[in-house]
This record gives sequence, structure tokens and C-alpha cells, in this order.
Amino acid sequence: MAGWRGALIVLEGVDRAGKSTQCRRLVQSLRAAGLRADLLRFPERSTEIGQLISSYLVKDKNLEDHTIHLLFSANRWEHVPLMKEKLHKGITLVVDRYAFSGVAFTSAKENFCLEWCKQPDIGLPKPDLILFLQLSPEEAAKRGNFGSERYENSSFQEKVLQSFYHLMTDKTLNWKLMDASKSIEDLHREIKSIAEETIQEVQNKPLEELWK
Ligand code: T5A
Ligand code: NA
Repeated sequence: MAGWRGALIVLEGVDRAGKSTQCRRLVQSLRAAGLRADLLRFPERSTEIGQLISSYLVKDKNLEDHTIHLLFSANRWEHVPLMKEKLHKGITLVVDRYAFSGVAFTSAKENFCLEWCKQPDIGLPKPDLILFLQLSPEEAAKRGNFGSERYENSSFQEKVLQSFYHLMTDKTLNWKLMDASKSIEDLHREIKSIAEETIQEVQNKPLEELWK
């Protein structure tokens, strides 16, 4: 097994689709199956940059739109050395949101184009698998009302979704659309099986760079 790398698996999706729930379940069950796996999330609010982002999201702080976009990206870049180290040790990383959320959210704002939004994230470790959890706004509403954080309103979320769909047209990336209206356990079983296949497939392939 020496030299085999872990897989980089990202979960994306609309708000309340169950990303965090499924990320936790996946890491648990991979570990239970004897595989090495760790959970990451973006934004990672624990760092200095992450705390700035968090105060922006809870509306304690206003930041200029380009600035916050670059901070979200910087928050990913500050984790790249650790991510690479773990992947090369054979640890699979399950990541709750990544550059795709970064691009989809900022490009949903007035006067931002997708191309500009992608630039700062070019060259990040490229995911081996991106699971997109799809859920209708009606189903999402059943899981609770929007909270009070920034971006939590339905017209903005609709624009975000359109940006995600645009990003999915990139066939150099391994997107898988998942029906997130299923029960937590049914969805978990599907995700686990795709994740295990991916872990097998990529273990002796080099890690690539995103959007390069
Ligand atoms: N952002 C993020 C940017 O603008 N730029 C960036 O670069 C990045 C990375 C971060 C915000 O920042 C933006 C995007 C966001 O606006 P966050 O902290 O990731 O936000 O988001 P949260 O609000 O924590 O998470 P979500 O609303 O997206 O929810 P999840 O993680 O999709 O859903 P989860 O697992 O918390 O579940 C939600 C509820 O539904 C239930 C759960 O128990 C929970 O109550 N549930 C189910 N119910 C029924 N059936 C199922 N299958 C269920 N799965 C979960
Ligand atoms: Na979440």
C-alpha cells in the first residue's frame, strides 16, 4: 500500500441539502471500513482568515465583495499544505464545500463574472469527485426556514444554483448529481459506494490541479 494516496472528495449543493450531515456520515463509515479519512470544511472558521469570513457571514462585519471573495479563496489556500500532506499519506479527505461554492456565490452577485471568480482558486488540489446534492427549494424549506446569515434568501440561492449548473458543464471534472430528497441513510449508502469506488480508482494516480 506504500505510496498510495487518498482521494479528494468534495460535497457541494444548495443550502440545507445535507452536505454537512453526509460529510460526517461518510467519514464515519469510511473509518469503520478501515479506511483513513478526515473531514474538512470551507469556510474553515477557526483560522484568522476564517474568523473574518465568519464575522462577514453573520453580518457583524461588512467587507467589499472582491475582498471577501479573495478571503474565501485564501482560506482554502492556507489549508493546501495540510491537504497535500494528508492525501499523500493515504488519507482520504471529505470536504464540505470548496472552490465551487466560492465561484457560485460570488458570481451570483451583480457585476461578477464566472471567469474572474475562478482565478484565485486555479491550481488548488483538484477534487477526484464532486458530489452535488440536489434539492428543490420546496424540499429545502421543509428542513427549516432560512437563517439570518448572509446569502440566505431564495432569489440569491436561485442565482447560485444557476452558477453551479454552469460549473458542472466542465467535463474535466468528475461531477455526480445526487438526489438529496432521499432519507439520510439512503443517500449515505449511495454516496459511500461512489466514494469507495473513487478511492480505489485514484489511489495510484497523481493529484492534479484545479482548472488548469
Ligand atoms: N460561501 C462558502 C461562499 O460565499 N464562498 C465560499 O468560498 C464558500 C466555501 C457557508 C456560507 O458561505 C458561502 C456559502 C454559504 O452561504 P456553511 O457554513 O457551509 O455556509 O453553510 P450551512 O448554512 O452550515 O450549511 P447548509 O445550509 O448549506 O446546510 P447543509 O450542510 O447542506 O445541510 P445540513 O447537513 O446541515 O442539514 C440541514 C438540515 O436538514 C436536515 C439536517 O438534520 C439539518 O436539520 N437533513 C435532512 N432532513 C431530511 N432528509 C435528509 N436527507 C436530510 N439531510 C439533512
Ligand atoms: Na453545512
